[in-house]
Amino acid sequence: MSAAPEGVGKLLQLYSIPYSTNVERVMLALGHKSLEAQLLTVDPVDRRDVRRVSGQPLVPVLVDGEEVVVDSMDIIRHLDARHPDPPLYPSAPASRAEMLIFIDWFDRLWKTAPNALVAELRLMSPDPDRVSSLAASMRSALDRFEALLEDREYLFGAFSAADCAAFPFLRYALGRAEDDDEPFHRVLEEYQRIDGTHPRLEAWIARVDSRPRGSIEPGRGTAPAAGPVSDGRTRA
Ligand SMILES: N[C@@H](CCC(=O)N[C@@H](CS)C(=O)NCC(=O)O)C(=O)O
Repeated sequence: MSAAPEGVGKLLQLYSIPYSTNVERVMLALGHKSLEAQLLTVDPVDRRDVRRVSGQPLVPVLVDGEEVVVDSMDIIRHLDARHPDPPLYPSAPASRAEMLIFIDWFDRLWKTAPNALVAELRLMSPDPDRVSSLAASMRSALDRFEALLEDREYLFGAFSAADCAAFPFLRYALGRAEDDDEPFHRVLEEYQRIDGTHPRLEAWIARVDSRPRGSIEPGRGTAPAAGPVSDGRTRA
């Protein structure tokens, strides 16, 4: 029997803020791999603990033994390398590259429209043409997701890192929690309403939502584990 990689077996710690989309990416990955982590939920306006541990303010941050990993998709790649079974990325190089390109598109391009909408709508007089062009960009992306899901249960066939990457943002197409007041999430809800227009996407949201998020044991954070976020900053 081969020895476990260094650090494997120690309790993972995941720094979070309430309703964080990027943290939910990691929680889906943990659930897929039946991994347990301690969730450390911090106050969104007090990032001291996160900075102390990782040297930067954003969540998620994963502490895995001696290793501290930042950025949701880097964390998922780290988990996949440490705990390869069941996988989250294809092993064939071409399929893996396709998935990495999709995730890169999602993070670098898809995310720009909702973030730009939040910024525009915060202005005293938002430019209606800019708002409608950003809204159109979000709507056409919904059509792409609908097409990707033809004859597939998940975005790339089997459940994968691509579903972890997209789901926490696309789920808002079916609404948001009442106390989730984050402006970015309001935009995701408002500009992605599907109301029966994208049945495969709707079914996929329900399918991914029913997946495990891992056995997450709440840890000591500096804030309550849930509640509205109201510091007005953009989270994406
Ligand atoms: N690229 C990073 C983005 C992390 C990020 O933007 N996290 C949000 C929470 S979802 C955050 O901490 N935002 C800081 C803030 O709003 O001040 C990732 O994928 O983890």
